[in-house]
Amino acid sequence: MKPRNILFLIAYAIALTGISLWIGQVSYSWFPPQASAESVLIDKLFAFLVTIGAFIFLGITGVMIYSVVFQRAAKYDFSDGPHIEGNVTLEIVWTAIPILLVFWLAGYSYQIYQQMAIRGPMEVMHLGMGHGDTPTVVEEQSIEEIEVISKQWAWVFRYPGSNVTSTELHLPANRRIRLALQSEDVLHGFYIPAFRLKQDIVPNKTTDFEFTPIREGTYRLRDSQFSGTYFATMQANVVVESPEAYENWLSEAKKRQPLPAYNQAASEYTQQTSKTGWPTVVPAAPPVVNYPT
Ligand SMILES: [Cu+2]
Repeated sequence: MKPRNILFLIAYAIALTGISLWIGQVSYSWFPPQASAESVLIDKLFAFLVTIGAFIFLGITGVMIYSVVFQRAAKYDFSDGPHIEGNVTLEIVWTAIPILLVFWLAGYSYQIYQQMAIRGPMEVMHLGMGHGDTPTVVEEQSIEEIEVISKQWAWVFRYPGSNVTSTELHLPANRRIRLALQSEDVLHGFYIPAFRLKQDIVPNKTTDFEFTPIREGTYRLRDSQFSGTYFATMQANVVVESPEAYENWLSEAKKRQPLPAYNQAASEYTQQTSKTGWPTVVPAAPPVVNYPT
């Protein structure tokens, strides 16, 4: 290879690296705000994947475009190219690089998953935690336990500590949350995009789910598993607030008499049946809670 070509390839690789790193950084802006400690980890992993993906994509398309533009056969030249076969070194290199890359990605993903520690502490211990790099500085005793009941088509949140029920999920910021996810009928999915967290809720089974909200604000909980006719209405607000505001909200909600909450599925269903309608499971009655929204 001519020195000029080698220099060009080196320059191309450097430019590619720079552009890929930049695209990786840009990828952070493709997401909702980072409202949980886990979202920071997930976005880091995603940016890493985007960087590697951009490098491979641009590297390959760059070579393709170069070949098409500069190595084009002359018009009416239908002859075959030179027959090149057998280069053990090259084959070892192009096998080893993807293998190493796949192991690197797998190792890094698993490390992020461990840091998230979204499972209950017992399970986490058995998964081989104890590297001491959990994302939170929260001690074990300050875990906030909240029950989540999903049904066709409503979310109900119960705070066992103060016996409050709500159709809006209130969470104290910077405290470890442990949800006990339950379904009264079919499979639902607990999904808060701003937290980058998603967990299936399997009927007849309580699923522990842990995370740490870190940013105050109102976010949206959605159902990530299609659960029937009014699936799209199965949403709820998630309010992350300071621990003081959270405690105030709890004691305020506790004083309130339980009332039926507005439920979009139930209300649409009553309006629909008089018209043509469609076959559907009858929505659960609007949940009766201290804090309806
Ligand atoms: Cu659902």
